[in-house]
Amino acid sequence: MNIDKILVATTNKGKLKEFKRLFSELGIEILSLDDMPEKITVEETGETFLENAIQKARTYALHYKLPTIAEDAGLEIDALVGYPGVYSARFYELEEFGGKELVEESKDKANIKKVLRLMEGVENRKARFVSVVVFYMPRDFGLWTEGYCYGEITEKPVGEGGFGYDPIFKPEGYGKTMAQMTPEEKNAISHRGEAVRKLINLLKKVIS
Ligand code: ITT
Repeated sequence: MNIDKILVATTNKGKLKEFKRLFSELGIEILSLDDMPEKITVEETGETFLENAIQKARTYALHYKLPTIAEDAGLEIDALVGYPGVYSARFYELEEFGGKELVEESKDKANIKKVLRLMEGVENRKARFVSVVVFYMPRDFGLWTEGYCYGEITEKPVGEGGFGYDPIFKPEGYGKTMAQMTPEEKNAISHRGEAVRKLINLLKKVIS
């Protein structure tokens, strides 16, 4: 099978940068939503990462008629019974867990503020990042993979790199947060890195 272009369908600039770097080894042209002629929006109404990732990949692939990769990812914190989970991108606006958090500088910062408020004085700080990546080829086939990164929630944000919850997530075995890592270091150990490497291995088997 011949695939010469793949659309990486994400509206998140931080994710897009990481995906582009991870897919560079595949030697296939990577398009982003900015290259598409018009914008569409996809609601994320699923209860699992996989449902949401399929919904995004399928909708974008059928609309733009391109082989498409989409991801649903998030942070699961043990002490918060797996939340923010599928609500990671908009945890700040949930009424649950002590009400909404005001967006002052950015949504990422509001999400972090809410998590740190809930984790104040909590001893069990274990958490993991989850990434579910779906590849959807219109009218042909689909693939999905997942990746995890285990670690703990810090007491305060540290570091300027990455995006989302990176400044408050310290991966297991590291003395620094994900926001203090270089893009290469993060991709080597991240949930997204693991899921994408698995997907690339599968794609290599079906692409000529
Ligand atoms: P798309 O759906 O358009 O891809 P999104 O930001 O809405 O963009 P998700 O629905 O997958 O993406 O939400 C994932 C959220 O989880 C994201 O906004 C971050 O807050 C958080 N997250 C995911 N991966 C992360 C990472 O590598 N580092 C830090 N936070 C991450």
